[in-house]
Amino acid sequence: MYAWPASEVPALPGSGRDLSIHDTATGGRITLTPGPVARIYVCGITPYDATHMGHAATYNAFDLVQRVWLDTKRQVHYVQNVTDVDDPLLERAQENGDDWTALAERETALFREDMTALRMLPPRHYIGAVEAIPGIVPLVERLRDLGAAYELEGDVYFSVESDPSFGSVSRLDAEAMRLLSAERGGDPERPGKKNPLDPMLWMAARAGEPSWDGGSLGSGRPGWHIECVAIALDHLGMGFDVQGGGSDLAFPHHEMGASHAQVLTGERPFAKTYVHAGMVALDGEKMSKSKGNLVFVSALRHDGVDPAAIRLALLAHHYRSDWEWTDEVLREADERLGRWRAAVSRPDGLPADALVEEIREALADDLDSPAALAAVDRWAAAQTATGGTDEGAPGLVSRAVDALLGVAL
Ligand code: 5CA
Ligand code: ZN
Repeated sequence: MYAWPASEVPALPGSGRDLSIHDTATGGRITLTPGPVARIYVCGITPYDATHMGHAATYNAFDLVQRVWLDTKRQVHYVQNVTDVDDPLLERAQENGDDWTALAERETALFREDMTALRMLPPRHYIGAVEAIPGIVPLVERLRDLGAAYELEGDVYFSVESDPSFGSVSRLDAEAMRLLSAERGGDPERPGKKNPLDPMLWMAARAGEPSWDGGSLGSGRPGWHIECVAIALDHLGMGFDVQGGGSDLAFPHHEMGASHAQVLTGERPFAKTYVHAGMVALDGEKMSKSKGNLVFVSALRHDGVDPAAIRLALLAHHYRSDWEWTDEVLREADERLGRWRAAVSRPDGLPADALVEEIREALADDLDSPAALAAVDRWAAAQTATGGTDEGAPGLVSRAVDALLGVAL
């Protein structure tokens, strides 16, 4: 499917730094040194509701990863999916008496608008689960032929025991895995499974639900994890640089994806690095479509909030922290935007070469966007207080803030 338009990324003088980032699978920092084309897969939305601040925060983190890479003069091959058929989407459509395809199309269209407004760089390949089905079926058949998948009442399950390295992404113990599996789309209680954690690869057609031809699997629809594996293998191949998503995807989604891919190909790793963003909460609880405690990007935009202020509100938090969305967060971001815009509104000012290096350094240090904002704050305060005579300095600040932070001043 089509993605959304790219905002231009200004080129900056000098060169950016290699990104050192926290990797979930090792629990430590890794300095990423991709080739000339960096490869990243970021899990996309399940389009049954509008983009909330939690989604936006997660996509902001991975947009920063790309901006750091682009600043090192690398190209970026970015792939994202849309889970445009899955239980929550079908349930929501059913509840509202809506057509599930219309719901998915409407919410995906709104997501594109939100991403464009927030200046998130678009993926090169934006792929829906439904369009990926012809590629998913042979992968499930192959897993079955390898003895890594089995049938249960027509459904096909992946056997986690077929992967000796199972557990290496999230490094959780069996009990923690079982709890999270039940919470996040798994069915550990279903009788007849070889291991309670085994995830579904292919669900046999259910009455009243959409289904597709699954060749030797029979008609049905794909499981969740194999969707992202099929799309990533098709467009990036094994050993891509980063798989990203919110921390709620580390287990089971990214764990299972890694297992599926490693058993399928006999190679390791699926992704070289697993990067997870913290959860954004509202009123003390994780913002989630199922709980309904949501602040939507589109609602703020329709209330006249400047998308650049929304972006600054996201950037004010370290991507790995769990944080709370409040009106105060947005108010502070709006004030900061005003101060920055005033500071760059003159043609000359305080030299800014050192500021560009400070922003680069902050982002290369595990995407420390709060430190990057603090550096710009200091420049803006001094520029407003004393000014300077360096011609073009405010322009350089504008370009750096745009290129590295995605904020248009
Ligand atoms: N379609 C799947 C991924 S393949 C999915 O998780 N969709 S989602 O719509 O539920 O979430 C989209 C992305 O936003 C995921 O990376 C998820 O981890 C992230 N996310 C969801 N809720 C929050 C939240 N409250 N805070 C931060 N990130 C969140
Ligand atoms: Zn995914």
